[in-house]
Amino acid sequence: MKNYVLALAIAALATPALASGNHAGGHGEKMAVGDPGDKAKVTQTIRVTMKETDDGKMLFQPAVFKVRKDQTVKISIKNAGQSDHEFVLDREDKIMEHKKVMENFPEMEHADPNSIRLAAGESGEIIWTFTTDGEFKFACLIPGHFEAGMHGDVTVAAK
Ligand SMILES: [Cu+2]
Repeated sequence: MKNYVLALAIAALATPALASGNHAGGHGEKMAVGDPGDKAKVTQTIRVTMKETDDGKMLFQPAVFKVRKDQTVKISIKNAGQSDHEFVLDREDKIMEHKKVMENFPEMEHADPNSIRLAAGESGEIIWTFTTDGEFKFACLIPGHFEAGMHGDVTVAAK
């Protein structure tokens, strides 16, 4: 009986967030990289293409961009490749944490405003307000894609 109760307690504690397909820790928490932006405040559009290359790499073009603190940007993303790709914007440590979760749950759906997953040929956008200056990252966290080259850098310059 004692063991049975203990097993139930462990089951109750075991990662309900992961089991339901959500990301550990990301929800409701204010993100260092900024906030979903207001379309009316967009001052710049950044076009990013995701694709594979003939020599087996996967990449973002451009893989580097620069914005200013408090700027609202439209990131217009096109998947010009042959497979699904995603664009996840975050602080580097959050990207790496999220990458690990994706390795365990590769089909996990994203409902986060800082990310978008696109099938081959699809386009989408993220409207984002960068509230903190510093260095941030974007990446595709589908297993193997980061290693194939799908990551980039965003510099948010202080005003
Ligand atoms: Cu990808």
